[in-house]
Amino acid sequence: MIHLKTAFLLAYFSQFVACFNFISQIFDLERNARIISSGTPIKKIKVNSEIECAVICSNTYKCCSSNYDMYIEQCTLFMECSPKSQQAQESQILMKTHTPDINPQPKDCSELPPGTSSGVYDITPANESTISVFCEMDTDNGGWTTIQRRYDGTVDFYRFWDDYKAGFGEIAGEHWLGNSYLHAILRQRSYQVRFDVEDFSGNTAYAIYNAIYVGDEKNNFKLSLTGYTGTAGNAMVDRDGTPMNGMMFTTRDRDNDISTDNCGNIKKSGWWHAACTWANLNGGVYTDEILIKSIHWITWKQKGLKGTRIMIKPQPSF
Ligand SMILES: [Ca+2]
Repeated sequence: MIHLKTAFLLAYFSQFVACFNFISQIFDLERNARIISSGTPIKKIKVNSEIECAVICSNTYKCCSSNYDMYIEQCTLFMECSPKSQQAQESQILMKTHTPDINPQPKDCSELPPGTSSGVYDITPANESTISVFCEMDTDNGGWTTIQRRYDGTVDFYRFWDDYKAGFGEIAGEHWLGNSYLHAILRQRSYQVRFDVEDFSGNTAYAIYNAIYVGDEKNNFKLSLTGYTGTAGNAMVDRDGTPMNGMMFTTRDRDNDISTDNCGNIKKSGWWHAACTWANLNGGVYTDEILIKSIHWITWKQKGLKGTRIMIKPQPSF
C-alpha cells in the first residue's frame, strides 16, 4: 500500500482537470488488485492514468474509491470506502484515506491525541506561526504545555526583556518559552496553570491556579492569576501580601514593578514582580541557599530550589 497525493501531481495533469474544482485528497494506492463492489459503480470513464482516475474521484460526490484498469484504460468510481478486492494484473485500486490532506496543528498540548508521550511537539496557536513546546503528558492527566522548566542550572535566567519576550534555553531542557508565545496561547481560551517545585533533597510540591491570563507586550505582559489550590502554598504574592495578580512583567532592563527598586535586579529574575515576590522561579542564582536571588517558593521551603516547572492547560469544561 502506498500513498498517492493528488494535490502534488495536479500540475502534470492540469489539462485533464482544468474543468474541475479540484479538492486536494490523499489516496491509498493498491497495485495488482481490483475492487469487487457490492453496489453499482457511480461512473465508468476512460482515462489515461491512475492519477487522473484519483483526481476524478476527488471531484465526484460520494466517490470514496476507484479502480483503474490499465489494460482498457478505464476508471470506475465506487461509493465504498473500504471495498473488497481481488488480485488482478494491470489493475489498481485507489481509496480515499480518512487522513485530511493537511493535519490541523494542535493549538496547545491538550489537543494531542490520547496516549501521546511527553516530549517536544509543534503547536500552532490561533493566528500564530508554529512553535515547538514541551508537552507534559504524564503528570496530572497530561495535556500540559510547558512554559518554564529548570532542573540543573545550566541555563542563565538573569536576562533582558527581549529574551523573556522571545524565550530562551532549549525546549527539551531548561527554558523559558517566551512571553509573546505565552500570550498567544493563553488568548485562545480559558487556562489554568500549574507550578511544580522541587528542593535539592528531591521533595516536591505544586501550586495550581485555576485561571491565568497574560496580556500582550503593549500591556507589559500583565498577569491575571486567581484560584489557588495545591501543596506548595500561594507564593504568588510579595512580602506585604500583594498578589502577583494584576502585576506587569519586570526584567533587569524594564522596571514595571511596584517596588521603588527594580525587582528584576534585586531578584535576578524576569517575573511578574510586585515588591517583589515570594515565588522567584526565574531566580538567577542556582543554589540551595535561600538568597533573595535564588530560586524559591517561600510558602513551601525556606531554601533555594533545584527544580521548577510551569505548565498551562485549558480549564476543564463542565
Ligand atoms: Ca520598581
